[in-house]
Amino acid sequence: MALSFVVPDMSCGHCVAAITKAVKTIDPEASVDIDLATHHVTVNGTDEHAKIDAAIRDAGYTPSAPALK
Ligand SMILES: [Cu+2]
Repeated sequence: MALSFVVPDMSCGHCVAAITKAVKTIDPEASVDIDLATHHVTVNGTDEHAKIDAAIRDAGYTPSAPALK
């Protein structure tokens, strides 16, 4: 299953690293694919959508995509 987030306030490599780390904190097995140009964050290998959404917010970013499964 792939979870998809859009994070408009993700703007540089630091953001990518911070969000990747936040996701890995929730599920170390998850793979994180981030497209900085389109602000898309795709997470494979986990179904912890709500927890990952919260972790991204805790890292200081604002996912705008609805909770799609
Ligand atoms: Cu940044």
